[in-house]
Amino acid sequence: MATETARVHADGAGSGHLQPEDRVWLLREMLLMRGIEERAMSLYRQGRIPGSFYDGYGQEAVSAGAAFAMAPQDRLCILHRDLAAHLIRGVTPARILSQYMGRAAGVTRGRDGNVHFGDRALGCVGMVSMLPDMMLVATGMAMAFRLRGERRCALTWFGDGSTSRGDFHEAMNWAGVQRLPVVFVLENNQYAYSTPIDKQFAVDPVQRAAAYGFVGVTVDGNDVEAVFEATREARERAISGGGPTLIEAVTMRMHGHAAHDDMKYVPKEQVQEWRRRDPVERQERRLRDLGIDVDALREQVTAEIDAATEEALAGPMPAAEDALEGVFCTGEAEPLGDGLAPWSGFRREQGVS
Ligand SMILES: Cc1ncc(C[n+]2csc(CCOP(=O)(O)OP(=O)(O)O)c2C)c(N)n1
Ligand SMILES: [Mg+2]
Repeated sequence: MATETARVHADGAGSGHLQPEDRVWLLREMLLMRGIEERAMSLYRQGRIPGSFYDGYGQEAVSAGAAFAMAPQDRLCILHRDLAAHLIRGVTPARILSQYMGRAAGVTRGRDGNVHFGDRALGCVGMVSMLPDMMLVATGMAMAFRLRGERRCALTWFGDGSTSRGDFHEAMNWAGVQRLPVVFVLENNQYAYSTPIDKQFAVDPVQRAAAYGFVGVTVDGNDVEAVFEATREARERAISGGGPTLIEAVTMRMHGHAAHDDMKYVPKEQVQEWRRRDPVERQERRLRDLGIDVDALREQVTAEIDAATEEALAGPMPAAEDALEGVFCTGEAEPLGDGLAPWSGFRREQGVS
């Protein structure tokens, strides 16, 4: 039984698993995430994005590093601060901005905003809002992989707020008992809405992995290469029968819970302290040291986001008759054991063939 727990993961830069082009790609995806979310925030303020808007400013390394370590056949359960995961799996910036604006070209074709979406053809599962039910979804998928004898892995992200919920413990327990190929990435961003972590748990949450008999690892969540390396190892362990891993990525939510939240409850010094550890700037410094033209990359990303914004703004709203075609996800779903796509039950109920 695994006993290794609360291990602080080493910096991934020296691991040798990332080629220079991979390291550039990681920065590119983080820049895209930041740029798209900044653009979306301004579209939201202009009234072009309905509902609210959630972003992952300051947490880009957690979704980029973890998603990059996963193989195409793996499945990702993506949460509200993990835009880089969608990007890495191949969702285009124009599709994402269309999604936020409720346009027909969005991933859910206008059915939801910036939270519940996932293109299953790309291995992304749309978020279930009850937190942390995605842990149970990922655990269930891992169970299916096990039953079908497939060498695949499921990964889900979730926040510190989730660790006090019953579903967290149920998913961890079942994954541990069955030694399932699942990776749990805890985004410890210091707050669950306005509740700081010292009001949430009395132990370091990574220690909870030991209670369920598997490996727990703490990683600097603002170091994309360290997150990558910890996830790569966790995936290796998962697909070779070594069971689940809990990765606690320590980071900071640098913006409010959502666009409406000015986070007055967060001490300014705490934000300033974390600003010095900005994950994007950190990767930029690394690449500059390798002689890579980071400014050119930034310009290229901005041009890409400008073009995507124009494309998304020019796109139509969904047609009314499209309303019953699926719910939150798009993309070809692979058949489950009974040969039915996961949402075919819904479609039958709605009388859609
Ligand atoms: C069971 C449940 N209770 C409450 C909410 C409302 N809610 C949405 S996000 C959130 C805060 C979650 O904090 P955390 O898990 O730390 O994630 P973070 O937003 O910090 O990334 C809350 C309370 C919910 N979605 N599900
Ligand atoms: Mg949190």
